Amino acid sequence: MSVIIKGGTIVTHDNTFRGDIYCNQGLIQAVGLDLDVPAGTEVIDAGGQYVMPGGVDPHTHMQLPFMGTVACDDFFTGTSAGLAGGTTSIIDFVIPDPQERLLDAYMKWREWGKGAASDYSFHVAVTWWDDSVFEDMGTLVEKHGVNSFKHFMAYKNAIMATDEILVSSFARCLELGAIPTVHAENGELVYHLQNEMLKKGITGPEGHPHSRPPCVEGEAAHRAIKISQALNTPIYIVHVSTSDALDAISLARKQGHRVFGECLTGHLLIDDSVYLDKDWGRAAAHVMSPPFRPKEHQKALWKGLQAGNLQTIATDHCVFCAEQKEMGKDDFTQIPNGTAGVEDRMSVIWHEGVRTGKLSMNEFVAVTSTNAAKIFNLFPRKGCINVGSDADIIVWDPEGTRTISTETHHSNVDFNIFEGKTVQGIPSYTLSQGKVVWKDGELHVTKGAGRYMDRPAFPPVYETLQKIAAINEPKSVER
Ligand code: URQ
Ligand code: ZN
Ligand code: ZN
Repeated sequence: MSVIIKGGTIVTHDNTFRGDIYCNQGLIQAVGLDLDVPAGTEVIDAGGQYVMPGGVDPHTHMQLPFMGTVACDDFFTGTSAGLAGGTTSIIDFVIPDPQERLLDAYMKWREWGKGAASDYSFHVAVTWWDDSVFEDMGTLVEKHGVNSFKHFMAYKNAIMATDEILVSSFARCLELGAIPTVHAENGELVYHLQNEMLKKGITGPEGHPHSRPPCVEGEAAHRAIKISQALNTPIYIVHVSTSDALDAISLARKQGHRVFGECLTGHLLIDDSVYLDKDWGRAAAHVMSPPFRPKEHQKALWKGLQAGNLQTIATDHCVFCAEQKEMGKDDFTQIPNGTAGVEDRMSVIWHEGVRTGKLSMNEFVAVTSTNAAKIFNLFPRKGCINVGSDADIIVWDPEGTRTISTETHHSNVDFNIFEGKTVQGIPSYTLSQGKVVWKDGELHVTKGAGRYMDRPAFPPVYETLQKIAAINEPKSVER
């Protein structure tokens, strides 16, 4: 089907201009004024509105088996919620159990992903190490379009990556032209501090932030960055929540190291007072890792975005209903970690970022779409308005408002960390592969319409680095 979006102002990560966009066969076919389009082309009137690349959320966990249960949004409901909010692609995570072949886990997640309503891809987590992991990483890069491998430095006795695993896997990433990413919390410290809390009889959600103070994230971020510097790999730090980690990133970037930082919509707005809620359910609903932080960290994260030391805003959408959260009723360490956000991210960041002047419209596009597409090698297929790019486009009504609520959101979860928040700036249309999937407040999605996105490896830096290493090789001294 062919569509023309007329009369809008196109906003990309680096430009703002008046133009129309003609889409056909799932792609952007023409951008400009007075476009000549075939009879019967559907016309979308974007007058007085902005037209932007669809959001790319580089951090979600649909139907994740975790902490003895399964996240309650599957790939269809989760991506549908994303489309309702203007996010048209997600990068989710394959998380193998320790000793589970990475390829087996990948095939399992590929089956789950087939229900998606929008395009999706997978980071693959390295949760253990042996020769088969080394081998499977190669197969995943060379045959399955995986170019990013995740490492959880937290979650001891579960999926935690030790330094030995980090070093082996980062080195492998370099050989393959893949980027290592990390959940940066010192899992040993978390484990120790959790037990300290429990020993003191603190079993409620109020204990959660005390078991993961900012220094626990700062140490892990610093350590992961140093390992990447020693091995000459780039590194992407997910859900940066503290000034401690941000400082480590900023310093490394100042040193010219390829460090990328991601923050979450929730961590930009919500502080740790939520854990003091007298209602156990509401406090538990906010249990995620890293936890929500004291207010000064929110300010630091916004400054990190403005300074260009944080590149992306994601959601870490990983949702568990009240009944699931109650698994930790007597022990906060058993509360499944995770909160929602995939539907609300774009409007919340427009409302809190663009409308307040913290971010320009172009920066908004960069941090919600383009930068993630570039870092994970989906650009220019995604994250821009170019001829030949996928027709994943949002028509954005800057005057439109929405009050966020579980009553109206499209996620399966029965809690929303932004409950009751009225945001200004909402998508009036979302197009996915050139098809209108959201208009007039209604979803028009199809289960399984989403496609798995191959993400090619990065140019072979390895040879270059080998040459550099050879030059720098300590020379034996002729005596
Ligand atoms: O740690 C993560 O990113 C996953 C397990 C989601 N849960 C969370 O609390 N962030
Ligand atoms: Zn994480
Ligand atoms: Zn996550």
